[in-house]
Amino acid sequence: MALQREAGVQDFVLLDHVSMEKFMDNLRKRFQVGSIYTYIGEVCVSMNPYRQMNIYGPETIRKYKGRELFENAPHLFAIADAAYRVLKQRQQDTCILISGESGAGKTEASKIIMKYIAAVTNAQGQNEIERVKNVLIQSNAILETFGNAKTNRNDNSSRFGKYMDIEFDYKADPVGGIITNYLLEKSRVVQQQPGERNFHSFYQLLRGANDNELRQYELQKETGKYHYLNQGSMDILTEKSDYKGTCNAFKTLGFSTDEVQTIWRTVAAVLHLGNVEFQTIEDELVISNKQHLKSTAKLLQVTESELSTALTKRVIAAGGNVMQKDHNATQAEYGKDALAKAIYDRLFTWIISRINRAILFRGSKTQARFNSVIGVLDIYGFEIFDSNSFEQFCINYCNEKLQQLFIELVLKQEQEEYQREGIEWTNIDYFNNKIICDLVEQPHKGIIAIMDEACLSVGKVTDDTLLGAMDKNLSKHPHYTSRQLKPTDKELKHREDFRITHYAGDVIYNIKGFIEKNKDTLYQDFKRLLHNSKDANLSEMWPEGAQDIKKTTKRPLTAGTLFQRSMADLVVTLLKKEPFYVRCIKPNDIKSSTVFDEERVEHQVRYLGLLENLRVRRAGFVHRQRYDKFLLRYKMISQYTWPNFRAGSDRDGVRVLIEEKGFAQDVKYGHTKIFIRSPKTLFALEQQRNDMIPHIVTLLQKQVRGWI
Ligand code: AD9
Ligand code: MG
Repeated sequence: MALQREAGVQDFVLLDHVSMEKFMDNLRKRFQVGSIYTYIGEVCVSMNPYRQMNIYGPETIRKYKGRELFENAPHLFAIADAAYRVLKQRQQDTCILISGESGAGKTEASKIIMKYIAAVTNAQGQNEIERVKNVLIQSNAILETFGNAKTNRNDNSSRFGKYMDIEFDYKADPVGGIITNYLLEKSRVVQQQPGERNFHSFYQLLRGANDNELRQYELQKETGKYHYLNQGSMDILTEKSDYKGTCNAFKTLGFSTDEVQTIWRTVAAVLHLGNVEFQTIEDELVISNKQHLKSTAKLLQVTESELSTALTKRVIAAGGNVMQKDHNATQAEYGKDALAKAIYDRLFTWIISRINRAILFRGSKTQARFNSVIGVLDIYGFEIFDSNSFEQFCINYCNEKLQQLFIELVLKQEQEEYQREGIEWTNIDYFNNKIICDLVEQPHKGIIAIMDEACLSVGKVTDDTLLGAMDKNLSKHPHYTSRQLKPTDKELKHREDFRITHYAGDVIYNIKGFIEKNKDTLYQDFKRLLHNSKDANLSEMWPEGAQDIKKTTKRPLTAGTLFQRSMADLVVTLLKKEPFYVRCIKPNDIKSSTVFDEERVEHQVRYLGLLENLRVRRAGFVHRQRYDKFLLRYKMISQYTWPNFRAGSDRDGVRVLIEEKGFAQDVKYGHTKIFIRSPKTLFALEQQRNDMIPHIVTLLQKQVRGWI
């Protein structure tokens, strides 16, 4: 029995022919009746319902446990179960890659998958495993508090990338895990676009903490009082309960009171820091808003005078001498914002390291050798805003990389399977986005390399000169253009605009700020200041502050290069695992549970390459099944195989059944599996099976009652 009223086909391969129209018809029909999941073979297409669905309870979990994909209505649980079964039966690492644009439902999907895995494991109810599961689930609450924010696309948008490995022991119970985070969009700490908010943590603290706590942090309840909050939207989401939730999650994860104090104190310090103002009086730079300076220093546990000096002056070492140089107001403002961003960024990474400590596998090394993992990747989705900067550039590049992986693996997997099974195969045409990945990451020629060259060259390099260098090197690239190269292009409104034609659409970036964001420098004075904090946790976040000032240090890698490397590492990690895919789609841009915006959905279907995916799946074979399993499912439809086939191997049994039913032209026999080409055959087999079930049930009942 289906879970809900099903409409259309559950697997796109069952469409009578492949066209955008048919594909959209099916998606629409299913969305309208609340069937939000549909397969393309083993890929799960997930449509954001924008309403609570009653399909994730324990009853449903039981239904999917240990079942094949086709045995139930499409569901994320089925994908999670498939990944889990591969791990359990073959001790093979697997991963679930969730993609789709901002707001399409990736983070929700990742939580649903984790919930399922937690629910189906630990039959013996062992304490340590329960603890690990709890920590895994609760860690989401903390990550979202500190790493998510309201954007114009999504009220709970992930502003960092997250890859979580869940580690299982030889009994396939979760015994640990590790989270890797990718580039937090820290610029949000100091500035937000109209209608957007800062990270949830700030509002949670102000609106959720009690008066006593607020007094301790020297904060006032009103968000409007803080410069880092009052530029954007001050919408109230669900802060009050979330603050409690976050505090409880800290407890579950075993954070000490001391650590939790450091965290909230640091968040408060950032708010105060944002209100510190500079004034130039008679050529001297002074801090005008002393109260906030005082609070910041107190909360960071540094002295007020040291903080004041670090904000207004710079210590430089020249020829073995150490000197102080005054900042001008612009430099001081820049330094202050850079400090706020860095403090928050370090705090976020530190929190994740603490979570990792709580979920790290605690068994012995020898045991660990037998452990396997399921990786769950939930990364910020492709995004286009009115104004796009370095952050969107990184986020969209990350999505290009994942799309590239999808293209390579989905095709590679198919081809490999056909080869392994000795089946012939001809390639299908598809758009390969490698050309766009190259545009960004190619050594010496790509945008990241050009940016690095600009950032590392001596002398004054501006964003303008960077754009000039990009234009010079990339003018012939089909996926790149700029205002300078194409002055008549009306979409490129500003002198600083350039456009990348991404696989998911055109994005116009503004080069302003790219150099600074890529360099990502923080004055050494700040690092020293925070390293010397009396708060041991905070000091631990700033190890390099211990460095001797006179020592010349190597230039740190740029943000672009670091991000590129982390993406390359991620790809290596994912390639070692058997992948499962969830492709998320949003039905509209207005968060409505009823509107199916044809244009927006079609656009996503197109760029996610779902039609190509379907074509590949169908041009090959829509269905493949191991001989033993196939026989078990369909043996009741043939007199030669029911109740059992005894005249040879399972493969012989399948052949006899297929020939009797007249499907011989439509199948191929691999070494271990049967391959069925057309959906019609699969459909007919399923139909005949369904027709037989009532007879079989009656037969079995009679047997039980001893009539036969
Ligand atoms: V982003 O790239 O982090 O900006 P996501 O992660 O793709 O984005 P998210 O999972 O946060 O999107 O989903 C956005 C909102 O859609 C959620 O806050 C829910 O309100 C809504 N949503 C998504 N999936 C479901 C679901 N399965 N059931 C109910 C859902 N609501
Ligand atoms: Mg998300």
